[in-house]
Amino acid sequence: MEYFLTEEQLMIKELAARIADEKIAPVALEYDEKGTFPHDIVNVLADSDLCGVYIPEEYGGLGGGILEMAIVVEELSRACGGISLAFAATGLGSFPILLFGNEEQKKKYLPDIASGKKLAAFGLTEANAGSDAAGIQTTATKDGDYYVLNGTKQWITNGSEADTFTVVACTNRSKGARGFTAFIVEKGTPGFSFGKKENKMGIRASNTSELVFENCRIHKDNILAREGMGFIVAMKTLDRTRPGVAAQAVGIAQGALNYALKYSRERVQFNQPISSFQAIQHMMADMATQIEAARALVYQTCKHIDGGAKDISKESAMCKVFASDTAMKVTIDAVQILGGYGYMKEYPVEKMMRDAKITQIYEGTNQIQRNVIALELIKEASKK
Ligand code: COS
Repeated sequence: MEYFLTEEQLMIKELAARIADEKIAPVALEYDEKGTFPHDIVNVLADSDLCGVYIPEEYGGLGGGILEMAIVVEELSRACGGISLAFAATGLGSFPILLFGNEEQKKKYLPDIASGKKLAAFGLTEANAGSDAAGIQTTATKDGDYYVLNGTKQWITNGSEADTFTVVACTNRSKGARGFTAFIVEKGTPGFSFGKKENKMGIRASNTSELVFENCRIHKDNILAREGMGFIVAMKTLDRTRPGVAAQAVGIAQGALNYALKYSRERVQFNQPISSFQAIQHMMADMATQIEAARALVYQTCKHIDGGAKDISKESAMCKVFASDTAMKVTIDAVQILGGYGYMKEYPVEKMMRDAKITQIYEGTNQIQRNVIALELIKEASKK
């Protein structure tokens, strides 16, 4: 399908695709098995200048937007939905700075992220604050020019591999959603350490860790926006990064279809390739149609956001829901097409199925996304 990408966007897509095919695909199963972090691939991404595709040129990036970020995530995820997260989760950690950072903060933190020298992470989730993001227990208590952070963030992607963190903490419980504040926290700050590293079902090459704050003093200059804006910082960030999860889902699904198609042309049963059976053909036709529909929604949503649209929560949630549900269905069907082989770890589709599952869960479960979509629909209807 022709998506009328610019020449630069096509170049970015081709470069990311080449890295996916030549560097990531050959090592994806090994990283999955060992559950180790892909430092070598991060170095390749840094050398290729892809790390800053969504960061403005004045801070060392290529000056693109959400669409460029999604294109890279999609292509890398085609080869490995876990390895691609080193890049994608850095986007999630960087967007609060891009959206709400002042000039000094942007100059200080974005160039190293754009060059790939540093990775970023986003610290919102806690043991008792998942879907209910306002349930955060981590506190930030004002003490002169500093805020003292105490608490634990859970399931943080890039957790113990990142250098730059955006962390949301409660500064005034009585103010409800206006009682949270977002801080930039640097690795190595006294009182900030890493806790448990998770052992996950999928995206195993991605690092998921706890962030532990014990009387960690953060200067007020590291507040994003201003005190009390933390919940809004988080929500507006997620509105812009959920299309990235959707792009990850599209990439995983495309990788699964590609493999199932190749396999179906090689696998002979009843004296013919299984691709000649209509039952298999119809499955693959549905997989391809759903993937293309998901990609169209993701790209269009990204263009909508990059074009400066203000109310984007509904569209962002829609593409996350649709693409991640598609990825789950497509990867399950890919395993089915490979039959017994699909269930074996020697073949990549079972890993793709495990990787796809998280896209329905993180950056807001698909149930929360449907709540967001429905509330926006009702809000729009009530304005008419
Ligand atoms: N953009 C801007 N402001 C937003 C917003 C958005 N997308 N969503 C909510 N807000 C504002 C609301 O307008 C409200 O502001 P006021 O206090 O001025 O009225 C405030 O934030 C509180 O909103 P709301 O009452 O809707 O908050 P809830 O506690 O009900 O939670 C959901 C809303 C469920 C949408 C939120 O908790 C959520 O997104 N949860 C999922 C979290 C998530 O994605 N976690 C994954 C972490 S990253 S892997």
